[in-house]
Amino acid sequence: MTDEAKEQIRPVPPDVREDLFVVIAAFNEVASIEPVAREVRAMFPNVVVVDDGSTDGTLDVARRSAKYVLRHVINRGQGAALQTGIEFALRHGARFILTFDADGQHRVEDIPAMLEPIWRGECEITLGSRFLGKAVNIPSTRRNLLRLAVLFTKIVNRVKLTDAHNGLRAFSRRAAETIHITMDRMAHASELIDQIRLSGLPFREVPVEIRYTVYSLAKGQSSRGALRIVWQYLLGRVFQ
Ligand SMILES: Nc1nc2c(ncn2[C@@H]2O[C@H](COP(=O)(O)OP(=O)(O)OP(=O)(O)O)[C@@H](O)[C@H]2O)c(=O)[nH]1
Ligand SMILES: [Mg+2]
Repeated sequence: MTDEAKEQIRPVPPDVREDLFVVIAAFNEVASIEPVAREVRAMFPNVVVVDDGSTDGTLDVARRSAKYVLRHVINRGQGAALQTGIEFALRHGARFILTFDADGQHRVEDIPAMLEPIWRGECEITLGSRFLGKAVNIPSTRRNLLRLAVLFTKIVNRVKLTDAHNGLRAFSRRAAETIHITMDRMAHASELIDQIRLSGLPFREVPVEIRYTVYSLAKGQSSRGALRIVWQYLLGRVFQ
């Protein structure tokens, strides 16, 4: 992080910093988990990596860089990994919980702005929005898919958002206790939005920057993956 970037970051009260748990779900992220976890930890000590049954050595590398490392013995999906991390954080007394991707797409500098409306008591949940902020190097197919996801959220979840599937989210303790992710894989993002609406918990979108690097693009979701997410969500709604 440059000195200029550091100066622009909003201050975080020390008690908020100490009582924040940052949950990073990681599946086969051996190349990125160490720098990501270290960078977060330099600002926020309670970093929880949930290794989601990786087979590439993510676990060992995470143990070098995160304060807490949890492991699923089999790959269960991002939704399940986040729920595991959130429950761990609650058990350890977290007052604030933030989810952060392991693939280097998020910026640590965005965390203070995600937390501020919550610690000021203005809302219970914040959702990062790359379309209020920046989506650096986003391919047009990905942009269009995400626009469709926004439309889907408006029609099916009946919530108006500008960005529906952003992994950067923050919760108050009360919100984290209320919300319970049951959709193990990527459809949890839509499930979460349903739960926010049903719970009536106040939320806000916060502009953030998402970086599409060669690495994250190679690992991220495909167009077919998007269809699978819709299918998993619909199945989850029918059988829940
Ligand atoms: N794909 C995938 N990611 C997982 C899983 N479990 C945990 N994760 C983590 O979830 C985070 C987000 O995964 P991505 O596949 O990049 O999803 P995304 O960021 O919503 O999609 P893109 O915008 O395409 O990058 C990463 O930190 C992954 O390591 C899993 O089973 N599959
Ligand atoms: Mg990603």
